[in-house]
Amino acid sequence: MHPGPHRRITAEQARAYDEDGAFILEDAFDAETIASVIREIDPLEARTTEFLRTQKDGTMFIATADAITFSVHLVLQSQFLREFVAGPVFQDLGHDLIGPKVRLYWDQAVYKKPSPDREFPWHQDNGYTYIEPQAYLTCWVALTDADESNGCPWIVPGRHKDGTLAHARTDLGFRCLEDAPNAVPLPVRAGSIAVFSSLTPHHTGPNRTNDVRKSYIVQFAPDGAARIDVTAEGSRHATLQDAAGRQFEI
Ligand SMILES: O=C(O)CCC(=O)C(=O)O
Repeated sequence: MHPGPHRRITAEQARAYDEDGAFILEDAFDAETIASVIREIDPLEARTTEFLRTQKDGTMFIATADAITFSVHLVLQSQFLREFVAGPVFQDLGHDLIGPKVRLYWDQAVYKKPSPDREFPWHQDNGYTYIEPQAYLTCWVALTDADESNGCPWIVPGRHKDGTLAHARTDLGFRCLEDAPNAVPLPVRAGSIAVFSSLTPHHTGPNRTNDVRKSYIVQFAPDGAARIDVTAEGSRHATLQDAAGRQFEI
């Protein structure tokens, strides 16, 4: 529960986070800031796309050059993005939803290109890499307007309360739900953030427009969070998430 006092979110947003697993922080960034973020990310994403084109069918696991790209750990390559993710908006969200000592856990740009048949499967972020504590914070920053026509996020309200679900590997990504009758879309305007828990099942639909849908996903975890691996013999191994240069305190 996140009873406050809060620095950035309203009591209703705290309730939505706790009960539904998500809310939208509207207009968190102005157009000029978002234009600068895009200017910074576009050339890095172009390199990701170029690399994918060297792979068979332009594809590496969940990424395909002409459909969806994931450009990870951009803070290692950009001072501007390092400052962006450590700025007041995320400091406040970290304070309100995680606690006093917060680290960047992960950052990646996801560019969804025109691809009318390709969805990104239902998953929890903690279903990709298992972290403890299981509930950390995902901030899906819209760099372009995202709605049902171009692949905005959808969530299943309330399912974050069930912990980390089993995920099956598919060609498009890990999947924890086949379908979700109670799902709701989260349209996000450029500059706004879909804020959700790492335990909130979410997916994004196809991009049926002619333009690239751009997002920058930044995730925050409490200091001390660790990746848990279990060996074939069943022993648990914890790796602290404090990688030099990218998992810094904000
Ligand atoms: O932005 C997208 O289209 C899907 C990305 C996503 O859900 C994720 O990286 O967890």
